[in-house]
Amino acid sequence: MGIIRNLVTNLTVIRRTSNQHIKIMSRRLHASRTDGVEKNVWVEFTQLAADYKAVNLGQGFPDFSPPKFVQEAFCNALNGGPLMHQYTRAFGHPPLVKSLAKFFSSIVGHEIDPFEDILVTVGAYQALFSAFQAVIEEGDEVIIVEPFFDCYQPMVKMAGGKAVYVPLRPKAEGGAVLSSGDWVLSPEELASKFTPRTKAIVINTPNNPLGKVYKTEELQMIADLCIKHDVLCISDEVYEWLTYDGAKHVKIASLPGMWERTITVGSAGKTFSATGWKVGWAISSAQIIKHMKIIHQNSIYHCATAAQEAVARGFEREYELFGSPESYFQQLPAMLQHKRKRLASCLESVGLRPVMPEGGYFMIADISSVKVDYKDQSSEGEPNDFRFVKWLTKEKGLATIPVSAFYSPEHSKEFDKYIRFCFVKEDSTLDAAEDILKKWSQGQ
Ligand code: IK2
Repeated sequence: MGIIRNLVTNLTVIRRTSNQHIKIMSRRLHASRTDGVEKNVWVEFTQLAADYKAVNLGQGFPDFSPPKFVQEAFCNALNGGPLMHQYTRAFGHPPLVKSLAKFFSSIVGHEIDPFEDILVTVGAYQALFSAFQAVIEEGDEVIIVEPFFDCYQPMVKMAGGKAVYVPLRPKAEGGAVLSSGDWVLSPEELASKFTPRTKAIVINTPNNPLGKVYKTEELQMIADLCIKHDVLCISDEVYEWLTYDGAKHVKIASLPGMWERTITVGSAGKTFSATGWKVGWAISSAQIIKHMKIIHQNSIYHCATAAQEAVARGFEREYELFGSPESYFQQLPAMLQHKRKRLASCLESVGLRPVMPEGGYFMIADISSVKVDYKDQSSEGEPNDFRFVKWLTKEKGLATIPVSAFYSPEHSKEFDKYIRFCFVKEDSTLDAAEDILKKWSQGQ
Protein backbone atom coordinates (compact mmCIF):
# COMPACT_ATOMS: atom_id res chain seq x y z
CA MET A 1 0.00 0.00 0.00
CA GLY A 2 2.82 2.35 0.97
CA ILE A 3 4.50 1.93 -2.38
CA ILE A 4 1.26 2.57 -4.20
CA ARG A 5 0.60 5.70 -2.13
CA ASN A 6 4.12 6.97 -2.95
CA LEU A 7 3.59 6.32 -6.62
CA VAL A 8 0.33 8.19 -6.57
CA THR A 9 1.94 11.22 -4.96
CA ASN A 10 4.66 11.18 -7.62
CA LEU A 11 2.26 10.92 -10.47
CA THR A 12 -0.06 13.65 -11.47
CA VAL A 13 -3.33 12.43 -12.84
CA ILE A 14 -2.94 11.40 -16.47
CA ARG A 15 -4.98 13.88 -18.37
CA ARG A 16 -5.31 15.18 -21.85
CA THR A 17 -4.60 18.88 -22.02
CA SER A 18 -6.25 21.05 -24.61
CA ASN A 19 -3.24 20.76 -26.93
CA GLN A 20 -3.30 16.98 -26.62
CA HIS A 21 -0.08 16.64 -24.56
CA ILE A 22 -0.27 13.91 -21.99
CA LYS A 23 1.41 14.77 -18.73
CA ILE A 24 2.34 11.56 -16.99
CA MET A 25 4.66 12.48 -14.16
CA SER A 26 5.24 15.59 -12.17
CA ARG A 27 9.00 15.20 -12.51
CA ARG A 28 10.96 15.16 -15.77
CA LEU A 29 10.08 12.07 -17.73
CA HIS A 30 13.10 11.66 -19.94
CA ALA A 31 16.83 11.12 -19.44
CA SER A 32 19.09 13.96 -20.51
CA ARG A 33 21.07 11.72 -22.87
CA THR A 34 18.25 12.18 -25.38
CA ASP A 35 18.59 15.98 -25.27
CA GLY A 36 20.24 17.72 -28.20
CA VAL A 37 20.25 14.65 -30.44
CA GLU A 38 16.60 14.74 -31.53
CA LYS A 39 17.19 15.72 -35.15
CA ASN A 40 17.82 12.96 -37.64
CA VAL A 41 18.44 13.77 -41.26
CA TRP A 42 17.15 10.36 -42.49
CA VAL A 43 13.87 10.64 -40.68
CA GLU A 44 13.30 14.18 -41.98
CA PHE A 45 14.38 13.78 -45.60
CA THR A 46 13.04 10.27 -46.17
CA GLN A 47 9.63 11.54 -45.08
CA LEU A 48 9.94 14.59 -47.31
CA ALA A 49 10.80 12.40 -50.33
CA ALA A 50 7.78 10.20 -49.60
CA ASP A 51 5.43 13.16 -49.06
CA TYR A 52 6.36 14.67 -52.43
CA LYS A 53 6.66 11.29 -54.21
CA ALA A 54 10.04 12.46 -55.39
CA VAL A 55 12.54 10.49 -57.45
CA ASN A 56 14.71 9.35 -54.59
CA LEU A 57 18.46 9.83 -54.86
CA GLY A 58 18.46 10.60 -51.12
CA GLN A 59 18.82 7.73 -48.71
CA GLY A 60 21.56 5.21 -49.43
CA PHE A 61 19.93 1.97 -50.41
CA PRO A 62 19.70 0.11 -53.73
CA ASP A 63 16.29 0.16 -55.40
CA PHE A 64 17.21 -3.13 -57.11
CA SER A 65 17.22 -6.64 -55.66
CA PRO A 66 20.16 -8.31 -53.95
CA PRO A 67 21.98 -10.91 -56.07
CA LYS A 68 20.10 -14.16 -56.68
CA PHE A 69 22.54 -16.28 -54.65
CA VAL A 70 21.82 -14.47 -51.38
CA GLN A 71 18.09 -14.29 -52.04
CA GLU A 72 18.09 -18.04 -52.62
CA ALA A 73 20.23 -18.55 -49.53
CA PHE A 74 17.66 -16.62 -47.50
CA CYS A 75 14.77 -18.70 -48.93
CA ASN A 76 16.71 -21.91 -48.24
CA ALA A 77 17.32 -20.74 -44.69
CA LEU A 78 13.61 -20.07 -44.20
CA ASN A 79 12.84 -23.56 -45.49
CA GLY A 80 15.74 -25.09 -43.63
CA GLY A 81 13.89 -26.52 -40.65
CA PRO A 82 12.66 -25.33 -37.25
CA LEU A 83 16.02 -24.15 -35.90
CA MET A 84 16.34 -21.52 -38.62
CA HIS A 85 13.36 -19.79 -37.01
CA GLN A 86 14.71 -19.86 -33.46
CA TYR A 87 17.46 -18.13 -31.49
CA THR A 88 20.99 -18.91 -32.51
CA ARG A 89 24.25 -18.03 -30.72
CA ALA A 90 23.81 -14.57 -29.17
CA PHE A 91 27.09 -13.12 -30.46
CA GLY A 92 26.74 -14.41 -34.00
CA HIS A 93 25.35 -17.46 -35.79
CA PRO A 94 28.28 -19.96 -35.88
CA PRO A 95 28.29 -20.40 -39.70
CA LEU A 96 28.42 -16.61 -40.10
CA VAL A 97 31.22 -15.87 -37.64
CA LYS A 98 33.21 -18.75 -39.13
CA SER A 99 32.79 -17.49 -42.68
CA LEU A 100 33.62 -13.90 -41.67
CA ALA A 101 36.75 -15.07 -39.84
CA LYS A 102 37.86 -17.19 -42.80
CA PHE A 103 37.17 -14.38 -45.26
CA PHE A 104 38.82 -11.51 -43.40
CA SER A 105 41.82 -13.24 -41.75
CA SER A 106 44.05 -13.04 -44.81
CA ILE A 107 42.87 -9.50 -45.64
CA VAL A 108 43.67 -8.21 -42.13
CA GLY A 109 46.80 -10.34 -41.90
CA HIS A 110 45.76 -11.75 -38.52
CA GLU A 111 44.18 -15.10 -37.66
CA ILE A 112 40.70 -13.94 -36.61
CA ASP A 113 39.05 -16.11 -33.98
CA PRO A 114 35.41 -16.55 -35.06
CA PHE A 115 34.09 -16.81 -31.51
CA GLU A 116 36.34 -14.34 -29.70
CA ASP A 117 37.10 -11.59 -32.22
CA ILE A 118 33.72 -11.05 -33.93
CA LEU A 119 30.35 -9.73 -32.82
CA VAL A 120 27.40 -9.95 -35.21
CA THR A 121 25.05 -7.01 -34.84
CA VAL A 122 21.82 -5.51 -36.13
CA GLY A 123 23.49 -3.70 -39.00
CA ALA A 124 26.60 -1.57 -38.78
CA TYR A 125 24.52 0.86 -36.71
CA GLN A 126 24.44 -1.50 -33.75
CA ALA A 127 28.11 -2.39 -34.15
CA LEU A 128 28.91 1.34 -33.86
CA PHE A 129 26.55 1.81 -30.93
CA SER A 130 27.99 -1.18 -29.06
CA ALA A 131 31.52 0.01 -29.76
CA PHE A 132 30.91 3.47 -28.28
CA GLN A 133 29.03 2.06 -25.29
CA ALA A 134 31.75 -0.49 -24.63
CA VAL A 135 34.80 1.78 -24.78
CA ILE A 136 33.78 5.36 -24.00
CA GLU A 137 33.75 6.63 -20.42
CA GLU A 138 32.12 9.81 -19.16
CA GLY A 139 34.28 12.73 -20.33
CA ASP A 140 36.38 10.79 -22.86
CA GLU A 141 37.10 12.61 -26.09
CA VAL A 142 36.41 10.99 -29.43
CA ILE A 143 37.90 12.48 -32.60
CA ILE A 144 35.50 12.33 -35.52
CA VAL A 145 36.74 13.01 -39.05
CA GLU A 146 34.30 15.12 -41.04
CA PRO A 147 32.23 14.66 -43.11
CA PHE A 148 30.97 11.76 -41.01
CA PHE A 149 28.00 9.40 -41.01
CA ASP A 150 25.68 11.38 -38.81
CA CYS A 151 25.02 8.79 -36.05
CA TYR A 152 28.57 8.94 -34.67
CA GLN A 153 27.96 12.21 -32.84
CA PRO A 154 24.76 11.24 -30.94
CA MET A 155 26.25 7.82 -30.17
CA VAL A 156 29.35 9.41 -28.66
CA LYS A 157 27.19 11.77 -26.64
CA MET A 158 24.89 9.01 -25.39
CA ALA A 159 27.97 7.10 -24.23
CA GLY A 160 29.01 10.15 -22.17
CA GLY A 161 31.83 11.17 -24.49
CA LYS A 162 32.76 14.47 -26.08
CA ALA A 163 33.08 14.63 -29.86
CA VAL A 164 36.08 16.55 -31.21
CA TYR A 165 35.94 17.28 -34.93
CA VAL A 166 38.53 17.50 -37.66
CA PRO A 167 37.47 18.09 -41.26
CA LEU A 168 38.77 16.70 -44.52
CA ARG A 169 39.24 19.77 -46.70
CA PRO A 170 39.54 20.17 -50.47
CA LYS A 171 43.21 20.88 -51.15
CA ALA A 172 42.77 22.79 -54.43
CA GLU A 173 42.14 26.23 -52.94
CA GLY A 174 39.69 28.07 -55.17
CA GLY A 175 40.42 25.71 -58.08
CA ALA A 176 38.45 22.80 -59.43
CA VAL A 177 38.08 19.93 -57.01
CA LEU A 178 37.72 16.96 -59.25
CA SER A 179 37.92 13.97 -56.98
CA SER A 180 37.25 12.90 -53.42
CA GLY A 181 41.00 12.13 -53.31
CA ASP A 182 41.55 15.92 -53.32
CA TRP A 183 39.96 16.09 -49.86
CA VAL A 184 42.63 15.55 -47.23
CA LEU A 185 43.32 15.80 -43.53
CA SER A 186 45.93 18.24 -42.32
CA PRO A 187 48.37 16.08 -40.31
CA GLU A 188 49.12 19.07 -38.03
CA GLU A 189 45.46 19.84 -37.42
CA LEU A 190 44.70 16.19 -36.71
CA ALA A 191 47.67 15.86 -34.35
CA SER A 192 46.50 18.97 -32.47
CA LYS A 193 43.18 17.25 -31.61
CA PHE A 194 44.82 14.46 -29.59
CA THR A 195 44.84 15.15 -25.85
CA PRO A 196 45.33 12.97 -22.78
CA ARG A 197 41.51 12.55 -22.76
CA THR A 198 41.32 11.17 -26.29
CA LYS A 199 40.03 7.62 -26.18
CA ALA A 200 39.19 6.93 -29.81
CA ILE A 201 39.13 8.26 -33.35
CA VAL A 202 36.40 7.38 -35.85
CA ILE A 203 37.19 7.09 -39.53
CA ASN A 204 35.03 5.98 -42.43
CA THR A 205 36.59 4.61 -45.61
CA PRO A 206 35.22 4.65 -48.29
CA ASN A 207 33.56 7.73 -46.87
CA ASN A 208 29.88 8.57 -46.80
CA PRO A 209 29.04 11.14 -48.21
CA LEU A 210 32.31 12.13 -49.92
CA GLY A 211 33.46 8.82 -51.41
CA LYS A 212 37.02 9.31 -50.23
CA VAL A 213 39.06 6.10 -50.05
CA TYR A 214 41.95 6.67 -47.66
CA LYS A 215 45.38 5.88 -49.06
CA THR A 216 47.80 3.71 -47.07
CA GLU A 217 49.95 6.78 -46.23
CA GLU A 218 46.91 8.62 -44.84
CA LEU A 219 45.93 5.61 -42.75
CA GLN A 220 49.52 5.22 -41.57
CA MET A 221 49.54 8.84 -40.39
CA ILE A 222 46.34 8.17 -38.38
CA ALA A 223 47.72 4.86 -37.09
CA ASP A 224 50.96 6.53 -35.93
CA LEU A 225 48.94 9.04 -33.90
CA CYS A 226 46.76 6.27 -32.42
CA ILE A 227 49.83 4.33 -31.34
CA LYS A 228 51.64 7.42 -30.04
CA HIS A 229 48.67 8.51 -27.92
CA ASP A 230 47.41 5.02 -27.06
CA VAL A 231 44.07 5.63 -28.75
CA LEU A 232 41.52 3.22 -30.30
CA CYS A 233 40.38 3.48 -33.90
CA ILE A 234 36.79 2.75 -34.86
CA SER A 235 36.94 2.15 -38.59
CA ASP A 236 33.60 2.15 -40.40
CA GLU A 237 34.17 0.18 -43.60
CA VAL A 238 30.64 -0.61 -44.73
CA TYR A 239 31.44 0.31 -48.36
CA GLU A 240 34.69 -1.68 -48.43
CA TRP A 241 33.96 -3.46 -51.74
CA LEU A 242 32.93 -0.33 -53.61
CA THR A 243 36.00 1.35 -55.06
CA TYR A 244 36.51 2.79 -58.55
CA ASP A 245 39.22 3.70 -61.05
CA GLY A 246 41.85 1.59 -59.31
CA ALA A 247 41.38 3.03 -55.80
CA LYS A 248 42.17 0.33 -53.25
CA HIS A 249 40.46 -0.10 -49.91
CA VAL A 250 42.96 -0.69 -47.11
CA LYS A 251 41.97 -1.81 -43.63
CA ILE A 252 43.65 0.26 -40.94
CA ALA A 253 43.54 -2.88 -38.75
CA SER A 254 46.03 -4.46 -41.16
CA LEU A 255 48.73 -1.85 -40.44
CA PRO A 256 51.46 -2.81 -37.92
CA GLY A 257 50.34 -2.39 -34.33
CA MET A 258 46.72 -1.60 -35.26
CA TRP A 259 44.92 -4.94 -34.91
CA GLU A 260 44.80 -4.63 -31.10
CA ARG A 261 43.44 -1.09 -31.19
CA THR A 262 41.00 -1.14 -34.11
CA ILE A 263 37.30 -1.98 -34.20
CA THR A 264 36.39 -2.64 -37.83
CA VAL A 265 32.70 -2.24 -38.62
CA GLY A 266 31.03 -3.94 -41.60
CA SER A 267 27.55 -4.31 -43.07
CA ALA A 268 25.94 -7.15 -45.01
CA GLY A 269 23.32 -4.61 -46.07
CA LYS A 270 25.91 -2.69 -48.08
CA THR A 271 27.97 -5.78 -48.99
CA PHE A 272 25.09 -7.72 -50.57
CA SER A 273 22.70 -4.85 -51.44
CA ALA A 274 20.24 -5.98 -48.77
CA THR A 275 20.04 -3.05 -46.35
CA GLY A 276 16.72 -4.23 -44.92
CA TRP A 277 18.24 -7.43 -43.55
CA LYS A 278 20.18 -5.40 -40.99
CA VAL A 279 23.08 -7.75 -40.47
CA GLY A 280 26.37 -6.13 -39.51
CA TRP A 281 29.48 -6.98 -37.53
CA ALA A 282 32.39 -5.68 -35.53
CA ILE A 283 35.80 -7.33 -35.77
CA SER A 284 38.47 -6.55 -33.20
CA SER A 285 40.69 -8.15 -30.61
CA ALA A 286 38.96 -10.42 -28.09
CA GLN A 287 39.87 -7.89 -25.35
CA ILE A 288 37.58 -5.30 -26.95
CA ILE A 289 34.92 -7.61 -28.39
CA LYS A 290 34.27 -9.13 -24.95
CA HIS A 291 33.06 -5.73 -23.70
CA MET A 292 30.97 -5.16 -26.81
CA LYS A 293 29.38 -8.55 -26.20
CA ILE A 294 28.30 -7.33 -22.76
CA ILE A 295 26.51 -4.35 -24.31
CA HIS A 296 24.97 -6.63 -26.92
CA GLN A 297 23.75 -9.30 -24.50
CA ASN A 298 22.10 -6.67 -22.35
CA SER A 299 20.35 -4.84 -25.14
CA ILE A 300 19.79 -6.67 -28.45
CA TYR A 301 20.97 -10.11 -27.37
CA HIS A 302 20.50 -11.75 -30.74
CA CYS A 303 20.09 -11.03 -34.47
CA ALA A 304 17.75 -12.75 -36.95
CA THR A 305 18.98 -16.31 -37.55
CA ALA A 306 17.83 -16.82 -41.16
CA ALA A 307 19.37 -13.53 -42.31
CA GLN A 308 22.68 -14.48 -40.68
CA GLU A 309 22.57 -17.90 -42.32
CA ALA A 310 22.02 -16.28 -45.75
CA VAL A 311 24.90 -13.83 -45.22
CA ALA A 312 27.15 -16.75 -44.19
CA ARG A 313 26.33 -18.51 -47.47
CA GLY A 314 27.02 -15.28 -49.35
CA PHE A 315 30.49 -14.97 -47.82
CA GLU A 316 31.24 -18.64 -48.48
CA ARG A 317 30.42 -18.14 -52.15
CA GLU A 318 32.50 -14.97 -52.32
CA TYR A 319 35.43 -16.75 -50.65
CA GLU A 320 35.46 -19.31 -53.45
CA LEU A 321 35.12 -16.68 -56.19
CA PHE A 322 37.26 -13.95 -54.66
CA GLY A 323 39.05 -11.88 -57.31
CA SER A 324 37.22 -13.55 -60.21
CA PRO A 325 34.76 -11.74 -62.52
CA GLU A 326 31.89 -13.84 -61.08
CA SER A 327 32.44 -12.40 -57.61
CA TYR A 328 29.71 -9.98 -56.52
CA PHE A 329 32.47 -7.89 -54.94
CA GLN A 330 33.72 -7.31 -58.50
CA GLN A 331 30.36 -7.11 -60.21
CA LEU A 332 28.71 -4.52 -57.97
CA PRO A 333 31.46 -1.87 -58.28
CA ALA A 334 31.67 -2.55 -62.03
CA MET A 335 27.94 -1.85 -62.33
CA LEU A 336 28.17 1.23 -60.11
CA GLN A 337 31.21 2.58 -61.93
CA HIS A 338 28.96 3.12 -64.93
CA LYS A 339 26.13 4.73 -62.92
CA ARG A 340 28.60 7.01 -61.18
CA LYS A 341 30.03 8.31 -64.47
CA ARG A 342 26.56 8.83 -65.81
CA LEU A 343 25.38 10.80 -62.77
CA ALA A 344 28.53 12.96 -62.83
CA SER A 345 28.06 13.98 -66.45
CA CYS A 346 24.39 14.67 -65.90
CA LEU A 347 25.18 16.94 -62.92
CA GLU A 348 27.86 18.75 -64.89
CA SER A 349 25.48 19.33 -67.77
CA VAL A 350 23.15 21.31 -65.50
CA GLY A 351 25.90 23.39 -63.89
CA LEU A 352 26.32 21.44 -60.66
CA ARG A 353 29.94 20.56 -59.93
CA PRO A 354 30.34 16.96 -58.79
CA VAL A 355 33.22 15.69 -56.72
CA MET A 356 34.03 12.31 -58.28
CA PRO A 357 33.93 9.66 -55.53
CA GLU A 358 36.72 7.07 -55.42
CA GLY A 359 34.41 4.72 -53.51
CA GLY A 360 31.03 4.15 -51.88
CA TYR A 361 27.72 4.93 -53.53
CA PHE A 362 27.32 8.63 -53.07
CA MET A 363 28.44 11.71 -54.95
CA ILE A 364 28.49 15.22 -53.59
CA ALA A 365 28.03 18.24 -55.87
CA ASP A 366 28.74 21.92 -55.41
CA ILE A 367 25.53 23.94 -55.82
CA SER A 368 27.04 27.39 -55.35
CA SER A 369 26.82 28.38 -59.01
CA VAL A 370 23.06 27.72 -59.05
CA LYS A 371 20.75 30.57 -58.12
CA VAL A 372 17.36 29.65 -56.78
CA ASP A 373 14.48 31.95 -55.98
CA TYR A 374 13.11 30.27 -52.85
CA LYS A 375 9.39 30.81 -52.46
CA ASP A 376 9.15 28.46 -49.51
CA GLN A 377 9.20 30.71 -46.43
CA SER A 378 9.14 27.75 -44.06
CA SER A 379 12.80 26.91 -44.76
CA GLU A 380 14.02 30.49 -44.21
CA GLY A 381 16.96 30.65 -41.80
CA GLU A 382 17.97 27.05 -42.49
CA PRO A 383 21.41 26.23 -43.93
CA ASN A 384 21.79 26.87 -47.65
CA ASP A 385 22.01 23.17 -48.59
CA PHE A 386 18.93 22.27 -46.49
CA ARG A 387 16.93 24.96 -48.29
CA PHE A 388 18.19 23.80 -51.67
CA VAL A 389 17.38 20.13 -51.01
CA LYS A 390 13.88 21.02 -49.81
CA TRP A 391 13.32 23.16 -52.86
CA LEU A 392 14.60 20.44 -55.21
CA THR A 393 12.35 17.85 -53.57
CA LYS A 394 9.21 19.96 -53.37
CA GLU A 395 9.44 21.97 -56.58
CA LYS A 396 11.28 19.60 -58.91
CA GLY A 397 10.47 16.20 -57.41
CA LEU A 398 14.08 15.08 -56.89
CA ALA A 399 15.19 14.02 -53.41
CA THR A 400 18.82 14.37 -52.27
CA ILE A 401 20.55 14.97 -48.90
CA PRO A 402 22.20 18.18 -47.59
CA VAL A 403 25.90 17.64 -46.91
CA SER A 404 26.17 19.99 -43.93
CA ALA A 405 24.22 17.31 -42.01
CA PHE A 406 27.50 15.34 -42.06
CA TYR A 407 29.38 18.13 -40.25
CA SER A 408 29.55 19.44 -36.71
CA PRO A 409 27.86 22.78 -35.96
CA GLU A 410 31.33 24.38 -35.82
CA HIS A 411 32.19 23.42 -39.42
CA SER A 412 28.82 22.98 -41.14
CA LYS A 413 28.69 26.54 -42.51
CA GLU A 414 31.90 25.94 -44.47
CA PHE A 415 30.34 23.01 -46.29
CA ASP A 416 26.73 24.00 -46.86
CA LYS A 417 27.30 24.47 -50.58
CA TYR A 418 27.19 20.74 -51.28
CA ILE A 419 24.38 18.26 -51.66
CA ARG A 420 24.62 14.45 -51.83
CA PHE A 421 23.26 12.18 -54.56
CA CYS A 422 22.99 8.41 -54.20
CA PHE A 423 23.69 6.43 -57.39
CA VAL A 424 23.03 2.86 -56.25
CA LYS A 425 19.80 3.00 -58.23
CA GLU A 426 18.13 1.34 -61.22
CA ASP A 427 18.92 2.97 -64.55
CA SER A 428 15.23 3.91 -64.80
CA THR A 429 15.53 5.90 -61.54
CA LEU A 430 18.64 7.64 -62.83
CA ASP A 431 16.80 8.33 -66.13
CA ALA A 432 13.98 9.98 -64.19
CA ALA A 433 16.46 12.07 -62.19
CA GLU A 434 18.28 13.08 -65.36
CA ASP A 435 15.00 14.12 -66.92
CA ILE A 436 14.20 16.38 -63.97
CA LEU A 437 17.64 17.99 -63.98
CA LYS A 438 17.59 18.55 -67.76
CA LYS A 439 14.13 20.15 -67.69
CA TRP A 440 15.20 22.36 -64.81
CA SER A 441 18.31 23.52 -66.66
CA GLN A 442 16.14 24.36 -69.65
CA GLY A 443 14.01 26.52 -67.40
CA GLN A 444 10.96 24.24 -67.39
N1 IK2 B 1 28.02 3.52 -41.57
C1 IK2 B 1 27.91 4.19 -42.72
C2 IK2 B 1 29.05 5.00 -43.20
C3 IK2 B 1 26.70 4.15 -43.44
O1 IK2 B 1 26.60 4.86 -44.57
C4 IK2 B 1 25.63 3.37 -42.94
C5 IK2 B 1 24.33 3.31 -43.66
N2 IK2 B 1 23.97 4.53 -44.25
O2 IK2 B 1 22.96 4.57 -45.09
C6 IK2 B 1 22.15 5.69 -45.03
C7 IK2 B 1 22.64 6.78 -45.95
O3 IK2 B 1 23.73 7.32 -45.77
O4 IK2 B 1 21.87 7.15 -46.84
C8 IK2 B 1 25.82 2.67 -41.75
C9 IK2 B 1 27.02 2.77 -41.09
C10 IK2 B 1 24.75 1.80 -41.18
O5 IK2 B 1 24.72 0.55 -41.86
P1 IK2 B 1 23.62 -0.56 -41.57
O6 IK2 B 1 22.50 -0.31 -42.50
O7 IK2 B 1 24.33 -1.87 -41.82
O8 IK2 B 1 23.23 -0.41 -40.13
